Amino acid sequence: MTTTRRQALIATASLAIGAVLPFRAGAFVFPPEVLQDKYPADPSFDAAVSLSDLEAIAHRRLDAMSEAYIDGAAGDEITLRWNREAYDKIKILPRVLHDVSVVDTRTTVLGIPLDFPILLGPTALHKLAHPDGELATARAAASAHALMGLSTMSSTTLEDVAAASNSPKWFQLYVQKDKGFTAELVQRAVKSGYKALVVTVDTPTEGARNRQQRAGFHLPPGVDLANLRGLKTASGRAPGTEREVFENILPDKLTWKEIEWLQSLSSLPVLLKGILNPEDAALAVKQGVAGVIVSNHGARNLDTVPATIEALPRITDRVAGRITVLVDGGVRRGTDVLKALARGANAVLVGRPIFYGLSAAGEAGVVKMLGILRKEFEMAMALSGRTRISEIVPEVIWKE
Ligand code: FNR
Ligand code: LAC
Repeated sequence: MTTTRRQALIATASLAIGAVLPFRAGAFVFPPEVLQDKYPADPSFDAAVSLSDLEAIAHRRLDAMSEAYIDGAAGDEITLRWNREAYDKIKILPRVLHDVSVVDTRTTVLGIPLDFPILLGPTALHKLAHPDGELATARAAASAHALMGLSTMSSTTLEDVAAASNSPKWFQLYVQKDKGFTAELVQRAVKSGYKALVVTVDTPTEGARNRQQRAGFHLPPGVDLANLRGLKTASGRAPGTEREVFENILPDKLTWKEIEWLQSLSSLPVLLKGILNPEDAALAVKQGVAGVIVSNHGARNLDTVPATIEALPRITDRVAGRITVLVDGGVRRGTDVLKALARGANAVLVGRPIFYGLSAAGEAGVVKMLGILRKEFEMAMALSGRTRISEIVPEVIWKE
């Protein structure tokens, strides 16, 4: 059997992680058929040791429009800055002289056992960063033993992504204007084995994404909204420009009534993504959804909303363990994961880092990104004197 460069890269990325982490048993799964290497890994990929190293590679490799779309946020990008600064300001208060020779990062989210509490967040159009797009991400999720969220706006169909790997997956739903089409999307997700519906509730309209607008965002040749093929648009053709793309994913109206309707469409657990207000979290509990994702959409929608790590404790207080609470936005270090869990999150999701990994080395890049974050999280647990997820309590954080 010959080993392609892609397999070698993934094996290297996996071994680099495996060498230092006491991974649980379970071999890395290589898909039977191997995609061609259309986009070789960056020469400095092997030397990358942090997510910011992968980000630097992505900045060199992404075309200007894709970079503006991926990295850009809303308005003056103040919340984008806050999402990071808020993590940086939180201090960790370690315990010493605890036996940390075995650190166990395992947890369970909505009944799904996870080796570590870091998920791949649902993000649109992975083909902008690598020609293998979401197939590479799905395979990376399986290799790294991670849960993947797939966007309604993926550039690969949800069926093909489901078939690409056996890792657990959630489907992120943008409720369409066309209710029938929305119900069909849900049925397709059920049929393909997705384990939850993540309903994005923070995007009733597009944000003022100036960076993206200045770059003239459009769908390049070969990239389309694969799940939405066949959807009738106002112009009668497939959406291509920024306005057409976003107009088509946005609902006319999304209220608690529609959430109830979505809950009735299948037996999949429903998570609401984009909760910042504790009042909405309380209504979510009342509505009987399975969980909420504390998110400001990576600061891409409404500028000057608070950083998610700042909003999180008010929501976990209000929810009081009744439903699952996840958080995303600005997670770039293992210490960030520790802080989010100390503030009551059950797990975190990452968005932009997926694109950094994809751009640097496709599937191997996403495997490496997850491996770095996982390893850093494990180090943060050991160095703060915590050996199990249940030991990551509010006291891990320094009180001023
Ligand atoms: C997103 N996000 C997103 N969210 C969603 O519900 N559906 C989607 O299709 C997308 N698409 C998308 C594309 C890109 C390029 C980015 C950067 C983000 C938001 C995403 O799920 C998540 O909330 C943020 O990305 C988290 O912040 P970080 O990790 O990027 O800082
Ligand atoms: C975005 C949309 C697709 O953030 O969620 O670009």
